[in-house]
Amino acid sequence: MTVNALKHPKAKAWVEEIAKLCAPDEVYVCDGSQAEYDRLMKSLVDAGLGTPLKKRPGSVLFRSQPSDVARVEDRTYIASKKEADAGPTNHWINPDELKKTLNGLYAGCMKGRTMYVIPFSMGPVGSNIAKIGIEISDSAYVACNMDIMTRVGTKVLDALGTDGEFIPCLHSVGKPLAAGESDKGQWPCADMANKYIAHFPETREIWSYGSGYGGNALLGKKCFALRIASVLARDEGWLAEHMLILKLTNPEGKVKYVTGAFPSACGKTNLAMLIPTVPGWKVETIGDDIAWMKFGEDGRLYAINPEAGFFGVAPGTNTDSNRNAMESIKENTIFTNCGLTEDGDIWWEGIGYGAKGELVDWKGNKKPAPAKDKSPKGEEIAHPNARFTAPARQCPCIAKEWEDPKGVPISAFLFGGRRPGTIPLVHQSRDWNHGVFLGSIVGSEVTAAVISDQVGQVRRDPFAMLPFCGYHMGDYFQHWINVGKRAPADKLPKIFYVNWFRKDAGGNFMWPGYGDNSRVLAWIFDRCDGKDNAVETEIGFMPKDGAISAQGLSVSPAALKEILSVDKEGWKKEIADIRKNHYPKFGSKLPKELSAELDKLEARLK
Ligand code: SAT
Ligand code: MN
Repeated sequence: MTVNALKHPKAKAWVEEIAKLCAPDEVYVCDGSQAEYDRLMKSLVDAGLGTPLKKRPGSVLFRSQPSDVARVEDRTYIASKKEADAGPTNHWINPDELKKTLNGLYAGCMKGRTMYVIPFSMGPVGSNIAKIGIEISDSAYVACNMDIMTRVGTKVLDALGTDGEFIPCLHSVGKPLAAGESDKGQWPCADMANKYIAHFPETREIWSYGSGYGGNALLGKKCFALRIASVLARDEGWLAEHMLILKLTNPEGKVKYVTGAFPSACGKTNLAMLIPTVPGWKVETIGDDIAWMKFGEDGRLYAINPEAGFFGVAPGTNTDSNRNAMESIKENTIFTNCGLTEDGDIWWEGIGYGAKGELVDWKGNKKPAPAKDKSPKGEEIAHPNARFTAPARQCPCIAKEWEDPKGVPISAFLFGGRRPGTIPLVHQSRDWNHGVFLGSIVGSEVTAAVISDQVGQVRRDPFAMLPFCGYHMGDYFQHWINVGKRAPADKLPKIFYVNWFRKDAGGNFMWPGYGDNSRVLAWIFDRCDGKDNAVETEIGFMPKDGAISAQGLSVSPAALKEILSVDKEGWKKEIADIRKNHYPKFGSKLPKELSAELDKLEARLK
């Protein structure tokens, strides 16, 4: 469609202004149709950027530049008017200065390219929790990914009307083409020093330049649904969180909905699609990455998944770790930075089987195919942050409520991360504020989802929101405390801290994870159901002896006991670290309720 399809004067004026600045050859407004998707995808294949996969109908493999493989936190900015409002955990540049730099970069940056105008809805169109954005991008790859990850096109423009609210999201890969030049199979992006993922929280704008990968470029996801939405949520009294949403059904057919916050690449997708090993229980998926939650009239928190697809980590995904994800990606899927087999299929480390002959690795080089499902470290066929983009509707365990505009009522929040020691398999907070305390101290080993020299080290990642909170994290903690005052305790979700990643002295995982995490989910469900299955400890409520089903579990009783007990010495070190290195970061913005929780925990452990 042409710009005339925009009946919203403000949106049209913005698109025209950006077209003037970026100087694309053409402006195209996306209608969200299948024909359009097919046409854009064909243009990417014709340009040598995508390889259709013979083995997977409607699916295409892309290879990015080795410099453009994950989110770039060092180049991600919260450009609030005052530096103090961005807080100690965000990068800040004065918004006027940043806009000046970016305007310089945007000038003429779309020469030789089409400028796609992508109207999208985060959440079911028409839901009162959903919000609309318009992404402008010079990448057809981004337009196709957005088409899977969000609801795109005419229906969104209709919902927007002539004066609806939208978040303007501007994106360019930052690689203009000279007359007659084409990408010639080279993923377009700018040098690291010219990449900017910029957020302007007061004016509610997103400006991204220089990267085509994932959350840097699919602006509905982390930029809008978390960084900007967290600001909206603070101002409007709701929650925008880095959380999966799952539906849990017990053997009697009773249903509860649970959300879980875990840092990137800690298995949110696997947990959201889990196949329980406890007989009679069922897990279904509402979302695997982001939850938007508002209070309903009954005083409970209702969650929607603002997304419409999964942008999942490919390596390690197999029919044992996540059969439902494997089913979801059989067709109509975009793969990025996976390996390519001789017979036209994808391959990655941990896919569960070896390959024949030669493979093309994520850099485009031919390599002998590994006979087993792993490659030596450093010689990966797929990049560790290789991803699949798949429509949520293709997931066999998608819950029928997943597009319910009013959302689903949440009974429990889980927090977790990769912690080799101290943190037990599961414990429940004593009350809301203690739960906020637990969320605030979450830590995890850094994964490949971000370009960082800290990969493998434990870093604190409060609420798994460290890279995604659009304002001062101390104010964010306060917002959580305040949310707890909005409803009586029995209406609020109960809060749990889980850790699937405990290791023994030899560095081996002590808990099998994946489907066996259902044993913990079942305990949490029963706990929310008022069952007498817990004991009170210094750190909170923990499973009574035998309350975590061990039938058929490949964990020795001694190991199970260890991960289900309070590691007093470990917690004392934890407290000392929080006191010395974590909480002081937030200065006077640290809610007094949280330092009080730290003191109380310390006193209980004495
Ligand atoms: O931010 S991405 O969408 O690229 C993936 C992640 O970090 O969870
Ligand atoms: Mn995520």
